Amino acid sequence: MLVNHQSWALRSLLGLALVVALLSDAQVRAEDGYDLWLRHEPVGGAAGSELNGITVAGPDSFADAGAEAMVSVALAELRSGLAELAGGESPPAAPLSIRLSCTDADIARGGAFALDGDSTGLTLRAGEASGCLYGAFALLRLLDTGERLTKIHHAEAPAMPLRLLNHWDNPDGTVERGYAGSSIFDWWHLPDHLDRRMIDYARANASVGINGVVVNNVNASAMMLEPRYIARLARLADAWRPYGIRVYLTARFSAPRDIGGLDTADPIDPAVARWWQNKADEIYAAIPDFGGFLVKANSEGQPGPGDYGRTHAEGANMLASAIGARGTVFWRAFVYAAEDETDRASQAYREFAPLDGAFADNVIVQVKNGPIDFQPREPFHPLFGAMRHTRVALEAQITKEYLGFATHVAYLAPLWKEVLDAETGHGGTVASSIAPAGMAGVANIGTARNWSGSHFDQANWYAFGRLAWNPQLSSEEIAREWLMQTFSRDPAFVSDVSAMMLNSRELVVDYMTPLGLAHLMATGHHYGPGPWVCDLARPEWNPCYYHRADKDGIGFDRTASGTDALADYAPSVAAQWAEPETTDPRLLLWFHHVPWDWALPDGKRLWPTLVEHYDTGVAGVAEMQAMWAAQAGKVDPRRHGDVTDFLAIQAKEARWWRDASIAYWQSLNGLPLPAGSAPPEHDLADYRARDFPEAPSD
Ligand code: GCV
Repeated sequence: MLVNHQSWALRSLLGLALVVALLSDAQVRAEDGYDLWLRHEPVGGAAGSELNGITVAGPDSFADAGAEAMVSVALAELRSGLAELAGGESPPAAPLSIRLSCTDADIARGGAFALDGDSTGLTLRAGEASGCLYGAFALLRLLDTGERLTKIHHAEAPAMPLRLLNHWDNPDGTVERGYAGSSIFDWWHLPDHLDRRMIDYARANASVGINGVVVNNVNASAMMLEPRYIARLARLADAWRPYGIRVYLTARFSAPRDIGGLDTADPIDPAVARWWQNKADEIYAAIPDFGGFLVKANSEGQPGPGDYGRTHAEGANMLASAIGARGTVFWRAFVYAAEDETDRASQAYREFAPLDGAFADNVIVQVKNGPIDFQPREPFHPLFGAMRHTRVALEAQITKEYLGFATHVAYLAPLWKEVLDAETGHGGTVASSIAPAGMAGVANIGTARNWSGSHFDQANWYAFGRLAWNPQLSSEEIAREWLMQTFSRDPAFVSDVSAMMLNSRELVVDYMTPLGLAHLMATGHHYGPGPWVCDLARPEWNPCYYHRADKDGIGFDRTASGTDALADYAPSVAAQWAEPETTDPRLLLWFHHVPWDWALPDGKRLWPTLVEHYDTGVAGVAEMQAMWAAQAGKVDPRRHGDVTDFLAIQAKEARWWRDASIAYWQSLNGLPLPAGSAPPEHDLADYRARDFPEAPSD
């Protein structure tokens, strides 16, 4: 019996061990992406041991309650993050300490910080509370990515003051161009109930330095300016203030008419100006640090000053005066009009460049990265650097309207870097031209459990914040640190998967719009190829407007013999793209119309090269699938499986893009495929007949 008792005890023990193992296994495996890059996996070994029992001490006094709340967040993040990183290692004999000093006169204000480790621990110094907040997150990031606390010597300062997310969220919970579920903003229950997600969202933003959020769509409803929404917004502002985030609203320009009872929204009408002044005062009474307004005016049917014969500057300045020194008006330069014969790529430049110097000091002109619309590849927008007397911000699209929605892996840092690093020809890069203003990113965030609709799209949210903080960072650095925090520190994993990420956007270009082609997506939802669409009412909504292909050639002549949009660039830049022979082939068909047998600099002809790009794109996705399959076991099964499924969809859709595009070009040029290149799986009629009324976010 004794033996039996012993074996029972042993079995129970083994059973318990199994349960514990299963439980901890379940914990490890319970990853669903919600924790983003803020997971803080134990670092193990001596590095983990020195974090154990560490004390974190904040300052004794604060400039004000706001600073105290912000430093409390920094301390709480450090304490919980360090405990997670320490894991179960035994503490050192003499525990280390972290000391925060958040009013150090030697450190600039505005978020800068310095971290200095020594044998007793580390000192975090900042010029003000926000620097302690950003320094705390940076310290956790450094530890997460393998630095030893006592060896850290690191200082940072943000490169630009305003780093905003723009949500295209509607008050009814839908999200324009959103692929991650519904809006995270629960206006229905606000202000009485604040969802926990609002705090987790603020943490994520603060961790990458995002310091402002426009909560509503640029295709705006004036309702968002009504008192009941201001009360709701105030609750969000209160919740986000300790995370350094200011709230902004998109202002519908016709609001004085829509909800104000006036019969005009003419910006020079004193009653209109008074209405906005009162509205701004009402908002600031509820939200003293309200960031300001974002405006989409006279574009795609939105109202604006042009409705009354006034300029964008007149409209923007009227709002700027209502806000005064309290905040900023972001005025979008994404304007084009159907009735304007000018090349769409030129319309914003021609409308805004002459207004340089006419905008009030607290107006920022917000310019999309390229002159058309967030395509897989565009040259940088010619307004960057050209408006020397106006603050200009860069607008990037984090949500992937034109790059495979949330399904395709397309890491966007290389796309943004291409623009940020571009020399404008006006003395400096795009990054330096926007440094006095900032960057706005159209959010890819929704109610999806993993926030972004796919695990890899979290990297784009992360990369946007990191680049707005420091555009000098390389795409690779950002990918590596994101992977280490989000998935695994395994060096082979980080090296393989970062290589995949770095190549991923170029593959999308290859299978969708190679060699400078653009805007060939299907109508409305932009899901899948539609290069054959030529008959929509507005010329610039047709893919045919952009590719201009016929039996003889393809491409958009934007040189002096065409629309001359090239002249919008500084002469040194325009010179690079003036001749098709010397234009970077990646932008060839953006600037030039050439025959199908055009010889590229490497001597190859255009048509086989185009096909080769499509094939490269499709083959590259297959390689991504194989590479990811080989990571099984290094990543928790759930997230591994999610990515595997999405890569399979991407492979299917890449093939669809390639086949449909080739079938269409062949219907025009009648050329055979190069040897070894597979014919399209279906005929053109099949691709043309495909219809996707259920595609998300039209
Ligand atoms: C919010 C493109 C998109 C629209 C978007 C617009 C803009 O046209 O398709 O959904 O509208 O850009 O940036 O204003």
